Amino acid sequence: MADSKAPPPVPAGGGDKIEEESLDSDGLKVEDNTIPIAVAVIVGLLTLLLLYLYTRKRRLGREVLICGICDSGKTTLFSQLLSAKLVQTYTSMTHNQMTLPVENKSSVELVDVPGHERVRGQVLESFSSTARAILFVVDSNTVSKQIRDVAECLHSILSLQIISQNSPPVLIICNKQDADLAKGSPAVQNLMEKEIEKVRRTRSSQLAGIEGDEGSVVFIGKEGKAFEFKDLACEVQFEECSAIDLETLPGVKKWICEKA
Ligand SMILES: Nc1nc2c(ncn2[C@@H]2O[C@H](COP(=O)(O)OP(=O)(O)OP(=O)(O)O)[C@@H](O)[C@H]2O)c(=O)[nH]1
Ligand SMILES: [Mg+2]
Repeated sequence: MADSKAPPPVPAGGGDKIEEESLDSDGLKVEDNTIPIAVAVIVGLLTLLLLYLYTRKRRLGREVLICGICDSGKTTLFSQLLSAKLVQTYTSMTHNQMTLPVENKSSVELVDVPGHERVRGQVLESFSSTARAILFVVDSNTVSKQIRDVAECLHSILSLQIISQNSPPVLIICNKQDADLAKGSPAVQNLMEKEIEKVRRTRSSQLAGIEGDEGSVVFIGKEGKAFEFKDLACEVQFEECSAIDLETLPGVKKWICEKA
């Protein structure tokens, strides 16, 4: 008859130690799951991160908005980019939208947003949530005289909550470089940063007095320091060109392809 109190057979080669580590207080076998759990957590987090990046990119939509004040050259640029044709333009009172094919990528929807303040606001309302990128056109010849309007226009776009949240990249196009008094991009940037700083201060004090009005408008740049484009969440670049001259537009086309 077998002895019921006989100890269990001991495996060869230091089995004592293995048994000790894999048994819990009740004598049940416990497996060490630390590594599989860690791998599962890392895979889960990476999946969430990829999902976030994917949906964020999708939320940007396909629209490339051409913005700027009246007469800066938006419709001229729109026509040149789409059909390489110089057209006779008139003050736009409604937006133009056309599909622009992009090499090796999905096409984008080019939207010419009228400079007229009232129409501009309505069009921006429709497209701001899906803007993939923004071309902001400046007349480099008259920018000194019109700097307040130019700064207010760009500030009004960048401070929209949805634009600030999605942060589409911005190309500031210093247009009309063919004109004798045209300013170069460093001078345009300098003028714009100084004026946006003033606009920002005025807007902040106005907003402070109206409770709850901050809803769709946000502060742009860094608080407590002068406004600089490099402090924005979105990427901002400058490009010099003349919309009337197709040969000056490769930089703009390349930028659109990169951001498409
Ligand atoms: N010299 C010069 N003139 C330009 C250039 N680009 C546009 N223009 C002229 O500037 C004027 C206004 O151009 P538009 O393209 O109509 O301007 P816009 O920004 O669409 O203006 P709105 O529709 O009023 O918002 C037209 O007479 C264009 O021919 C340029 O690079 N150089
Ligand atoms: Mg126009």
